[in-house]
Amino acid sequence: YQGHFSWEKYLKETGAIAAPAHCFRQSTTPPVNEFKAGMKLEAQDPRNTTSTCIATVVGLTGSRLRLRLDGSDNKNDFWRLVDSSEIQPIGSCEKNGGMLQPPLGFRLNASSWPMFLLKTLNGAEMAPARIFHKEEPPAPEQNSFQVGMKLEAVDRKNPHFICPATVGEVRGVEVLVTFDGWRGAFDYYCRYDSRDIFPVGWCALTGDNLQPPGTKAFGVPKTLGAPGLLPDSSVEGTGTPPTPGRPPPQKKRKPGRKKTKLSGPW
Ligand code: MLY
Repeated sequence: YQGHFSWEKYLKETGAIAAPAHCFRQSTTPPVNEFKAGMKLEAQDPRNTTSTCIATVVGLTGSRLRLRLDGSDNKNDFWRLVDSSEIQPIGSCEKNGGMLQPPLGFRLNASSWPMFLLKTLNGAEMAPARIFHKEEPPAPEQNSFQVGMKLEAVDRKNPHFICPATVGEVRGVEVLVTFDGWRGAFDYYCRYDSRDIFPVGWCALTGDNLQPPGTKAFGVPKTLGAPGLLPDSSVEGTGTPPTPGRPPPQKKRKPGRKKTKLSGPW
């Protein structure tokens, strides 16, 4: 459900252009999602990427899966595109001579992992190999993003959200993703071939949920903004780039307001 947000109108209003599809490492026709809730598969543990774990599909959103590692808690769900190279059918790890690992933060004693594994797989519905996608789309040869271009991007602090965003900076292979209508707290740098960024229209095509832009006006000095009109205009987090080299202005978080955690309701 796209709400009332229309890219067409929005691009006109902002006089901005959408980053062309060839900038992205995404397939031009989004990958079909034939997974079902409850199916199990193998996934890299996002918190320990050398581990391959068992994951259960706990939700579907467009071309993405909401995954939960078996033996983990429900506070560490993560989202993957169905054509991600970080997911594979059960059996792949062993076939490649690897061993399935307990997730980081395994709820039980490590010694009970073999039995846990046996039980979690017993009678489980395993996602059939045919619904996986053979390969990720190839990375574009170079970073073709330009500052000001619009896109849709995963909010990495709230990864269930895909939101309207703008390229804030281009630096070698990196792009600064800034979220429209939100201040720097959610910004991040990523490689131009990141799987977390999508061309304008992606969510409409996949049926994923595109969030509307935030309500914060850009370029309006705080002191001039009518208090109350721009909700939360005094509350900001710190936008810290994952790459060194561009120290952003460090803003203090207002005490009393906790960092946004993954907690419902969405
Ligand atoms: N509950 C969060 C949601 C913030 C989402 C920001 N994204 C869309 C850029 C909060 O209000 O802080």
